Amino acid sequence: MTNHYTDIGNADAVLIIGSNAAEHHPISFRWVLKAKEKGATVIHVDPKFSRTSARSSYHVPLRSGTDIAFMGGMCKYILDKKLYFNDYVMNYTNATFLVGEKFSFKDGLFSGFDAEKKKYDKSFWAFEKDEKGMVKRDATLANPRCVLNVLAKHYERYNLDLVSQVTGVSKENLTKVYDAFAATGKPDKAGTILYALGWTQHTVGVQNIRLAGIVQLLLGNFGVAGGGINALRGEPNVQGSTDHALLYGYIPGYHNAPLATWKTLDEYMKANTPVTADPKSVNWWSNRPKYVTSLLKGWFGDYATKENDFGYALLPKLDPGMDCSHLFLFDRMYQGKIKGGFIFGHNPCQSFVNSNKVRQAVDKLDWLVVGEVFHNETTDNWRRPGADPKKCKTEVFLLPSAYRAEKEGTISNSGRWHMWHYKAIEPIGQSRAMGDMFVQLMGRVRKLYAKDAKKNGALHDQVLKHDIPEKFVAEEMTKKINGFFTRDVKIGDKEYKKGQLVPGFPLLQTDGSTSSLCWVYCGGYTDAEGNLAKRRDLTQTPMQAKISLYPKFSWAWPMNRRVLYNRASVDLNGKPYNPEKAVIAWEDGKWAGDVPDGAQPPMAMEGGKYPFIMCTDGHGQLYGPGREDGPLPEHYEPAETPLTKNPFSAQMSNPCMKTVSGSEFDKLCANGDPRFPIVLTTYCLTEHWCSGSETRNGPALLEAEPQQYIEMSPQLAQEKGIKNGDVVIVESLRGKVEAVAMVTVRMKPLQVMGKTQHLVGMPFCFGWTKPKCGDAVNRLTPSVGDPNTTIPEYKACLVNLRKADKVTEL
Ligand SMILES: Nc1nc2c(c(=O)[nH]1)N[C@H]1C(S)=C(S)[C@@H](COP(=O)(O)OP(=O)(O)OC[C@H]3O[C@@H](n4cnc5c(=O)[nH]c(N)nc54)[C@H](O)[C@@H]3O)O[C@H]1N2
Ligand SMILES: Nc1nc2c(c(=O)[nH]1)N[C@H]1C(S)=C(S)[C@@H](COP(=O)(O)OP(=O)(O)OC[C@H]3O[C@@H](n4cnc5c(=O)[nH]c(N)nc54)[C@H](O)[C@@H]3O)O[C@H]1N2
Ligand SMILES: [Mo]
Repeated sequence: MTNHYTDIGNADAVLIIGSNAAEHHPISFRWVLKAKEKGATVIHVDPKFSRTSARSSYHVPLRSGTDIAFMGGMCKYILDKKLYFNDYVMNYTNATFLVGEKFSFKDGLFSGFDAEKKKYDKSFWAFEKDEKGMVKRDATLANPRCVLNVLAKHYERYNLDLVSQVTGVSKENLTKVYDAFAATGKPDKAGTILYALGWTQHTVGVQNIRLAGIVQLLLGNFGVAGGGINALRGEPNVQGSTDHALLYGYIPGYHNAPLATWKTLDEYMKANTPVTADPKSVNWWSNRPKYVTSLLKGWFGDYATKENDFGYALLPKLDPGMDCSHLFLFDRMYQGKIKGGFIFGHNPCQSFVNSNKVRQAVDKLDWLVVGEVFHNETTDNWRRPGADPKKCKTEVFLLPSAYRAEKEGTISNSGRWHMWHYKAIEPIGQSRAMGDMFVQLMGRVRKLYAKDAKKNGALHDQVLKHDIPEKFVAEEMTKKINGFFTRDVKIGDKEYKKGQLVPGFPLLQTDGSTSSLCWVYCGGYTDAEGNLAKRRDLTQTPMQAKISLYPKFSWAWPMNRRVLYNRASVDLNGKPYNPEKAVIAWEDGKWAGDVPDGAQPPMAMEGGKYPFIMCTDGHGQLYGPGREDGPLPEHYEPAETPLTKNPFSAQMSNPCMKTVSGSEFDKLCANGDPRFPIVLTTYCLTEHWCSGSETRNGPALLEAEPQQYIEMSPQLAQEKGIKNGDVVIVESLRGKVEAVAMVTVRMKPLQVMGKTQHLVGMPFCFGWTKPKCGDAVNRLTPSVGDPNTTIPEYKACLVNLRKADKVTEL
């Protein structure tokens, strides 16, 4: 989240799109309701009516996978009617920047596309620069290559008629939403966008969010109270795990994972440290070398020296272009290329797309270690329905794991608040906390490796040089994450002693004098105040109280800043655009309120800086040339679509989407395949948790939601001769699932390109290990992913359904 939960209460309009916040993020929704009580319009755009829709001002159903058309239409509406916040757009975004002459867009494709590799050469999208390396600008906007003009031209096609035809949203509903949300383009109004999986789980997932960024920049909604883009996150600590590089392409703190082509630390830094010629740009990522060096120092301790590149050579390296995401990992496993591995706290045989394929992929392993609390579809894969345990070669080791209440440590919520989680009881039986297991496991592996350096080859140092404690102690780990001074140093006129905690990441160094296992958390544990994640202090200044900032409750990264980009909430002289809900203000030569995004004076003053400090050029990116699939979001149909033609262009689906093709399960429907005319979307339930392996073991929860079902409209049910409660067979090109029909007005047929389009929805929590529950909906979903993240398209694929002649599984 750019903002945080309590801040949602400050919004004048709340657009919930691709999220069922009331059911899956009830704490965030508490603040949505507070905003509504104060008069905010709450809009829910979602294929299905849910408890979120019920509590919103109105619900707008749309066809799954058409959000770019929907938001592109909003973008055009704002530009055509000049509803944008002019000063903000002109001063704080890249609206006036000139796009280079190599950029073009024709019939669904941007310039620089290599059709064979399905990849763009992004250099085609660069800005035009002068001889000093400064981006050229035209504040008069006369040049057609100004970003604002390029943007307007791109979304010219997104008129109400076409958007309505594609999304299935009526024109009345479109204008109702556009008017309500665009009304926040005034300086003293704020609108927030809350999204979650309805946006990310698509082959255009990242561009969905990019477009929200564009709309929020046009309306001047970043940095302000009640604004921003707010990703409501998933698993309890998914924010923390992402910060610590749960994704294969990163190392902790959002630095790219090293590639084999970056042979030295210097090469790594050069490739990953942005430079700008503009002195008014803070360009915060120019500090990356400090964070990466401190990370290496944290990993390798005394071994890491300047002479040995701080141990950089010991890091595993990816081949350029190598995709190690789940999609490709399970594909490699399916091909027999992976021998064994560890699965901890995850049930991929149930929760990952194309689970028929995943289950067979796991069969190919020689050995598998699962860290679990419960038996589930992954631990017990070898005895699943239809499989012969005698033929399964996989040796499975089940490590009983401690449960939530049995361990302590930090957890970061969606709003980046870092909070201590206390242990209630010691782990029971033989179960252990994961940190404990891994430290001991690695300790034993290291003992084995220490015996024979010759046999180990290159792995010897990789395994043995890490600075690993003998015992896992969460409190000590939190300190290591914050980081220490590794020797006595003097910075400015201040002296720091070896072993002292680093007070904040601005003090991290490139010379090895500091360590930190994740720079964004540096500052969260101090010598003076201790572990700030444990703070529960509700005091605040009157200014902070007006926007419920609570800066002393826990600690938020970065540097306890609660609202990111808050420098954009004030005008060029530091005066809040909305004095009633000021986030920061320049008073008596310094900033008051939240921790400002950069301590320098306001932009128009001497030494003033641009507000978007994480962007190389300091401006919010209406035009953003960094993504794999284009500098501007464009509507493409999902990988499987009921349409035979994309009405926006000749390019049917995302030209860069990730696909795999090795097996019979990797098939995708042809566009408009008459055998599978219905759009399926999938989701979580209030009563269950994710893959359901925990909650299916809770009798009360199972009683509340006992078995696999499919939500369908009365119209579809009638067409198919299905009654509420009938068992139906749902089929895709990849598999078959049985489910009980729930015939409900919560699902509506939509008018798409002049035809009636049916949508159905199914939860993904029911699996075979709990008898009479049914089995995974993911046996239907396809192996396709977003080109930037490879997140699979769980939210839109094609199916058909019929009444079951005979009930076999349920
Ligand atoms: N009780 C409970 N809470 C949970 C979870 C749980 O399982 N149970 N899971 C947690 C996890 S890991 C996560 S990631 C989050 C998930 O939180 P959410 O993202 O809220 O969950 P979903 O139900 O997957 O999807 C949200 C909504 O997206 C809609 N949707 C589907 N396709 C589209 C589309 O193309 N466009 C739009 N605009 N909307 C679409 C669905 O109808 C659904 O209402 O919740 C977390 N919280
Ligand atoms: N069709 C469809 N599929 C989806 C989604 C969707 O919307 N639609 N959503 C996707 C999303 S957002 C997510 S996050 C994934 C979730 O998918 P999974 O990661 O598979 O989800 P969980 O059910 O949370 O699985 C976690 C496992 O961890 C175990 N566990 C719980 N606590 C602990 C612990 O402290 N230690 C250990 N070792 N184990 C523990 C639980 O018993 C459970 O088996 O599913 C994805 N799959
Ligand atoms: Mo999730």
